[in-house]
Amino acid sequence: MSHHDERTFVMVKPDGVQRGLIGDIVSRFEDRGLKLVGAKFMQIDEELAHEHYGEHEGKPFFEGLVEFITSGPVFAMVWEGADATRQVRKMMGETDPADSAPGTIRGDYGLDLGHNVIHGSDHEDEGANEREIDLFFDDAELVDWEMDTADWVYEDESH
Ligand code: DAT
Ligand code: MG
Repeated sequence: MSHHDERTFVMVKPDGVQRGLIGDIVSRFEDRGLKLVGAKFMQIDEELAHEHYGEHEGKPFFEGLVEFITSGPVFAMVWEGADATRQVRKMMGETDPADSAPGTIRGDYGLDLGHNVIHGSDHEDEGANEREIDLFFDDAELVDWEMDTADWVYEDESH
């Protein structure tokens, strides 16, 4: 394993799907040089929503959050690359789109905290990326492949 192998869980939320943003969001991560290793278009049920957002259980916005994330299909993905979890969070912007810089995904596409287009694993929560990948994907759904452009994304050859 090299330091280019970090994986993170990313998901276009129901608002992003409805607004036709899947393609643009995938393009941003491709353009950055990250490698897609898993993806599926799916509907989150109540149980999965509770598990995924378990850390927020009991907070005033929790029920609304579960209702929103189960309200329509999502596009779940696993992206791999150097420092992937933190870099994806930087590309997403802040939790509240209103605080997110233009050029970030939430800063370009959102105006409302409750509809912030995208989820990405929290890089400050140790192991959240692996936990979320395991929650949404079976091992067999993750693809090991050589991305030929990695030689140009990374200077060294240890990928
Ligand atoms: P993030 O999605 O940036 O990791 P989070 O984990 O703190 O943010 O919260 C999960 C989601 O819950 C977030 O994307 C939007 C919603 N949310 C967070 N704080 C909220 C609040 N104070 N009011 C309403 N919704 C909130
Ligand atoms: Mg979070």
